[in-house]
Amino acid sequence: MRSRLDKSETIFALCSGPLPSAVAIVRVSGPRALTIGREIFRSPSFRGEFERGMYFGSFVGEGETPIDEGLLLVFPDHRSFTGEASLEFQCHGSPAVVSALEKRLIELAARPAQPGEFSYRAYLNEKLSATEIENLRDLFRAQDSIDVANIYRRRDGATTELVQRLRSALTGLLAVLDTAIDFSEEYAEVTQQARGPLDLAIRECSLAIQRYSRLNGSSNSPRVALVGRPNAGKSSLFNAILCRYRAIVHDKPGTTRDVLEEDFMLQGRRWRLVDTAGRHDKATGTEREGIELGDSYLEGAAFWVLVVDGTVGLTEIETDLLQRYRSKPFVIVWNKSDLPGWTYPADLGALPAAPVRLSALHADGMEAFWSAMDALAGVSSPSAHGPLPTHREYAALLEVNSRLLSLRERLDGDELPEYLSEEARLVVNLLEGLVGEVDTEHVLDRVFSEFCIGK
Ligand SMILES: Nc1nc2c(ncn2[C@@H]2O[C@H](COP(=O)(O)OP(=O)(O)OP(=O)(O)O)[C@@H](O)[C@H]2O)c(=O)[nH]1
Ligand SMILES: [Mg+2]
Repeated sequence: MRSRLDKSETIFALCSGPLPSAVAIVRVSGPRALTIGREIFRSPSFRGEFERGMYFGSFVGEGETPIDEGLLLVFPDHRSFTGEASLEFQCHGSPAVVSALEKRLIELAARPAQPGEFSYRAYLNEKLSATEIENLRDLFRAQDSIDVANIYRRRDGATTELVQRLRSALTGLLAVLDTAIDFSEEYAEVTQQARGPLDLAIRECSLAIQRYSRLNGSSNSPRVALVGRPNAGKSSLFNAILCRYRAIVHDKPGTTRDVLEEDFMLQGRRWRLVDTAGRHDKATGTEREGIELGDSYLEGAAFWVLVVDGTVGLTEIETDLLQRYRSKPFVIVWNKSDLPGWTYPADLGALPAAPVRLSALHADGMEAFWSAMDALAGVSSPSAHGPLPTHREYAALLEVNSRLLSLRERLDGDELPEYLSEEARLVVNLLEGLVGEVDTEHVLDRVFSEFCIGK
């Protein structure tokens, strides 16, 4: 498709969001931009020649029919995003206004832009490098501030550092394997030593892969499950966290039957909050099914919140939950602190962690609750910050990772160190390729397949 794009044509696109909106921005770029500006823009003070800057006035169609009033941003020369003469019409975000303006632009021989075409021109005019385009593409996919920080850290060579670390782990592995070739009788001991650097490389590699998958929506946000007995106040806490009435709250135990999920932010990251059905021993039928469903979510959660009714205290249900899921990080909430019958546990030693005092109903104690959540989020997602590969690097890392995993299997399978060492050298070569030149054609194909119109 790119071969059919002609830089001598002038292109336009609505580059602000869906209409109606407060303001709409229509971008124009190409050799006819300034002529088009003169045809459409009217202002008593405008002398007919544009300089770089912002103008206020009216926009008109054929025969001076009014289109709208607004601002016109003019970039008369190469000092623009695309590196060509460009305009930005800022008008009211009315579908009728924007469609009249677009009609006029077509009459004046501009054509609608293809997705990513402005960025493509920026690349052709050497305003953006292929790497900067990759970063731009990922910036639009960023889900939270950590992704944004990781994208900007690429400029500081975060991936190059990752590759260096992987390479040095593999050099360590090669040294061990080469020793094994020379002293074959000590093979078992040597393979034991080789496992350390290999595991380290696999871990670094998979974390980088996970970061990329997450940015690209192929992995879900980590989950936090609210768990406890019926009526403990899980749904009330669910609503307090989301700051809206999302889950039904009722004084009848067994109100929540299904699993409810909503996204929320914690430490700049998107998480998924899960409300589950209250657990008790005598559940049957759909209630039993609801509890089992909740169990499967709890199994998959990054951490969980045990909601205890502080007017009742710990029962066998909570003790059993704490026993079963103690290896997963959790926070205990001692709910309903506003009620007269509420008592904070006297013997904290009997509990695995000090509970947070809370009234979910009045959202009282939420500050302490959020700090407990922050602490858990910190330990539950240590992988969030770190080198974020580009698409090209990701593809190479997938290959590196799968070879490393098979190398580990072969190491356990007592294969001859000569073969293993050959494979390890191959992985080192793959890593070399990772820090090499960017495949520009590949990057540009992505601009056209994934960028939005107007970018
Ligand atoms: N006074 C007081 N009442 C609360 C508090 N939290 C929840 N409740 C009440 O306790 C009852 C049960 O609350 P829910 O949030 O529905 O409890 P749940 O744990 O989701 O219950 P199930 O869905 O049955 O498992 C409701 O009447 C709530 O208003 C609280 O902090 N203080
Ligand atoms: Mg509920």
